[in-house]
Amino acid sequence: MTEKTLVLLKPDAVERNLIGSILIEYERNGLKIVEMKLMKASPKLAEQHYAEHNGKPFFNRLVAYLTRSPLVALILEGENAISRVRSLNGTTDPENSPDNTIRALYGLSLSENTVHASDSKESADRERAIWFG
Ligand code: FUP
Repeated sequence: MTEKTLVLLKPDAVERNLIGSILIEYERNGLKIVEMKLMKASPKLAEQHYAEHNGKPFFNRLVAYLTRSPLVALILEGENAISRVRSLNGTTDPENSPDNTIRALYGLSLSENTVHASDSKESADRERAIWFG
């Protein structure tokens, strides 16, 4: 099934000039970039994006991180794109992410893990609307 998923190359990726290195992983795996923009997220946007984590101890730090400098928001399209991009990204904590996943290669820490991707069809629909209207 062809799907679309929302990906963020988060501020630590842009700060360290990793946009190209990360995009090549998706493109090499046959995923198509169908929308993309470099932007600084507002606190409101970051709070909407991470609404499920509102109230958790790390929420304020998460919003501060996502809004501290520009990020790249993009939509990738492809066969089973949602689960495939999650696999390419790896686990939330880069420490235990499988070899050669983007978070294992580039992630700094649990809180600065370089990339985001939607985790389900529902999240993908919601997040695409948040970032691309
Ligand atoms: P993921 O779907 O892999 O992005 O992970 P989650 O939705 O569980 O978490 C969202 C973001 O919150 C992660 F990118 C990292 C951050 N986080 C923390 O900073 N501390 C935690 O204890 C859990 C998550």
